[in-house]
Amino acid sequence: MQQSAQSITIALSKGRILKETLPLFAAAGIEPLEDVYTSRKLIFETTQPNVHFIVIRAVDVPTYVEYGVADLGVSGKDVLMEHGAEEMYELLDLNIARCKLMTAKIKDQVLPQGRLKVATKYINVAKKYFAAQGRQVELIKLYGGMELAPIMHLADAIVDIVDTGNTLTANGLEQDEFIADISSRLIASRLALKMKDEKIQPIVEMLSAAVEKKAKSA
Ligand code: PRT
Ligand code: MG
Repeated sequence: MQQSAQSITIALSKGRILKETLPLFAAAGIEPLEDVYTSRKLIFETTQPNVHFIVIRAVDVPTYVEYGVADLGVSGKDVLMEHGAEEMYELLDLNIARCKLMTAKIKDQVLPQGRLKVATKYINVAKKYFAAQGRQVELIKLYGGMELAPIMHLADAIVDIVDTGNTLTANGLEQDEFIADISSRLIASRLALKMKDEKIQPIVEMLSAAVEKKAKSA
């Protein structure tokens, strides 16, 4: 697909964020012409001829936006914090896929003094969090199933997403320290804001109205 000054490409995170993203865009008058859940495509035309969706893994969204290949993106704040937000701007809190970034540990366990072992997929976030507290940690990178790490004695604690807390409880863990409130954000590349602002602003306004309307009806 050729990027053009005429068109807007929006990178959407697959998975749980997508389910809440599509209704917001629909309320803003932008709907994919095909079913994104069943199609094998990665690029989708929408009801607005000059607006395209690309549907990709959540962790890849900031990369497409930062390089200006996608003009806009929808990304979890956790993903943005971990990626670092150079060359892009957060335009809107979409108030979807809300959860918390927390530390967690085995229930009722007292953490060892000294250097903690922490398993997480959020290495950069964890590094920053513990450094700010002057705590020595050894960080262990995992790609999923973080809850298993303390149980198997791979780590003393984890940094992970918590929503209801059911996953922690089911694995004999408990939340410990709060790191950040998370929700999904509309992001824009610096380039797009410079070159396509008059195309982007109406989309931001419509999405913003959709977010507000949803908050009122909740
Ligand atoms: O699956 P894949 O590796 O391709 O991508 P992904 O895991 O990044 O995508 P996906 O679809 O799981 O979406 C993740 C994004 O959704 C996160 O980056 C957050 O911004 C947001 N989000 C919101 C959540 C949750 N809520 C959530 N509960 N992401 C993950 N969880 C998981 C959490 O990791 C834990 O295993 O759900 C479990 C905890 O839920 P509770 O309710 O038991 O506490
Ligand atoms: Mg997942």
